[in-house]
Amino acid sequence: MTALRFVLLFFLISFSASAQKDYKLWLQYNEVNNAVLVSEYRNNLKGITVLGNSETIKIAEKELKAGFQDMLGIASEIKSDIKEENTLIIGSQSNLNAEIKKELQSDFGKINEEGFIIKSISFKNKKQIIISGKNDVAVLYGVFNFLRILQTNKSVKNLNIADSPKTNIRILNHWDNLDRTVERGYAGFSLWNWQKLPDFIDQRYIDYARANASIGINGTVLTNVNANALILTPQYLEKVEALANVFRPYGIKVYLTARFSAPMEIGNLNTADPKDAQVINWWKNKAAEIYKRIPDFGGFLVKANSEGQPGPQNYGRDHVDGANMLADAVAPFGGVIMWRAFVYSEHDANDRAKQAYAEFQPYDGKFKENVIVQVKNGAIDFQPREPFHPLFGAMPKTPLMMEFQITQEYLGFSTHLVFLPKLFQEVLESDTYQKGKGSTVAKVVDGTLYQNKLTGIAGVANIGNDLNWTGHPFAQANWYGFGRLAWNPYLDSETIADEWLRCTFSNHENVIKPVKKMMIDSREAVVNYMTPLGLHHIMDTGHHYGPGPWVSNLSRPEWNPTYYHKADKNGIGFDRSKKGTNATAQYSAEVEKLFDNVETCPEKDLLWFHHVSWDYKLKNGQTLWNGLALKYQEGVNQVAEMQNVWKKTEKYIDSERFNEVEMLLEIQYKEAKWWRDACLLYFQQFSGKELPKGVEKPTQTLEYFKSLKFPFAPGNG
Ligand code: GCW
Repeated sequence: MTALRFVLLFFLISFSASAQKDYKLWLQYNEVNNAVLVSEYRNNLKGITVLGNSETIKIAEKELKAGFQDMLGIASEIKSDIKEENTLIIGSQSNLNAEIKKELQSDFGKINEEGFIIKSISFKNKKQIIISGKNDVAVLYGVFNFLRILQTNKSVKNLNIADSPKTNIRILNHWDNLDRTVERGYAGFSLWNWQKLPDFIDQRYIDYARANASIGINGTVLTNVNANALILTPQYLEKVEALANVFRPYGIKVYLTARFSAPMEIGNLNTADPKDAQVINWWKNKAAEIYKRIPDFGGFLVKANSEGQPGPQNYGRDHVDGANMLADAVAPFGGVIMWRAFVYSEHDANDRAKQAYAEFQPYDGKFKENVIVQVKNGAIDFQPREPFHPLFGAMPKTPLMMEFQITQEYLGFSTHLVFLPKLFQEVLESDTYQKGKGSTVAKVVDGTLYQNKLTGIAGVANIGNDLNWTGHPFAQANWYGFGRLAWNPYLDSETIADEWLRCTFSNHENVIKPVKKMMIDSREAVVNYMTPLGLHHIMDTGHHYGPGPWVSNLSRPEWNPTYYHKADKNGIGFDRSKKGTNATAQYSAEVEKLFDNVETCPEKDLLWFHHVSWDYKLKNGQTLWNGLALKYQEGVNQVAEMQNVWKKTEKYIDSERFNEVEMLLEIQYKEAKWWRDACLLYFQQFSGKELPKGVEKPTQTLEYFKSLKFPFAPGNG
């Protein structure tokens, strides 16, 4: 071989190995290189006994073998019955022999249908590790959790874990269109290749299901909430069925978005009125048709009478009429309706932040049992920071599910490194005070505050057909973290970052410590350089890429950034206190009091709730203008620090991912400066004040920033 060919070959091999790392997400199964641990693992895992033979159990077995092979270099022998000591036994409750079942009796009492047990036991005087649950999917969850113990280099001695998901519906919402574009998607095109389905099963469907199962996600809405009725035609349902068949052994149910006008568009009816007998019948038949193909079909997600989508109001009916009609159609089959509360109207002059509450709160207790109302984390729209949505805790008789956005529509697309579990945690931990202190959003969502049976968390997916799934290697952590929090909304985001880093990159402390801190701080960094102190919705129009605080010419007032910041000579901010729109009154008395008073309102939410003067004194003694400018600068500095941290990890990270992140951080740094300069130059027109010491001078003019156009920014339809 000539030297050149050799070099080329070497390059190709190392390139593909690296690219595979990107693709493998948090399931790297890196070789364990701590000798003490390796010998502990090997001593405890001398074989695997697999009880049961479902497809799911076979997947679990395959996963274990792959994990042991890659992490420990052992080709595990599969045993059919337990004779040796120190093996791993996996199997669901009904497949366990009577003695083990008895031994685990109290553990089974602790878990729900989807929960798992991982336990060191002594069986016939022999030490074993057992992974079990009430069904095979639960066993699969246990297996992935067990593998995570190895991936994170923890001991497998004396294991005693019984863990169950705290919510029923842990679901991704794909805003994927049938032409494979993804609304607000920044990681390529949709994974679903409708053209080639149902006959062509892309390996990615399987890998997608596996990744989701590994973090406990159990549902996926395949289609955009801005829905196309065609998905409900036989031609497409056959394709949906093929995907459902792939996902089923991984415990993942398929759901679809239901376009409210479908009976007219594909059913030849001349109305979609939810009280019309023909319409009611059409949906009943449609549900029956779907369930015939997909017996475990999850149900429908509906965006109705919101941003131009059709809905019951087109016929003088309301959300309850619409949701309940669909609920009746899927109820015989055990389906659910996830009805979104993301509504605001151009005909309503009220503060947009108040509209969803105003419309939905009075419906409390009126929805059918199998309806769950899906509420975004904040009252506006997935901003870098929003106070929790006032509907949480305010509808005691209605199950509410959380909607988070994993895709970074307003947080730098797939270019900026932002660790979202930190944001999710902040929302989940917020105290609604609806039933006194400790009535957190998490307790609303997991149903414990009001004893709701139906519970769920949805995440708008950040997944596309990019090689690394999510565009930014660190955006994988947001998919991962979403799944972990959907399983347990009380998890700490630091724990999640720690796990993810170990599983994805390295267990080396020189990576874990600094990079974990970088991830945790990244969320505040983006708030600082985009929308500090409670500012919101000041991004540019349509594509939402980059700053546009000057935009004021859009037809609907509440689409304009100027509507939200209200900057003028007197100051800046949206007065939602009693003196203003009184949005604070939508919260419980304690929270209302806190937010309503400018002195007690947390500074991070200041301009969300108050219009304050440029000279207003912040807690640190700075004037508002200086404090705002310094926050913008701090955000930029934080990104510079992220770059420093990342540089130091070079020798621990494969070169491809290292380089990708390095380049992306460079863009993030540039764009953080762009946000800072554009926003400060714009607001300076009103404050009329100099930039304080420590804030870098802009190198471009406001006119320059205003002139920037991005006609082909991704995700914008
Ligand atoms: O934030 C807005 C997005 C729309 C989206 C809408 C929604 C799917 O800009 O693209 O539409 O929210 O959540 O329905």
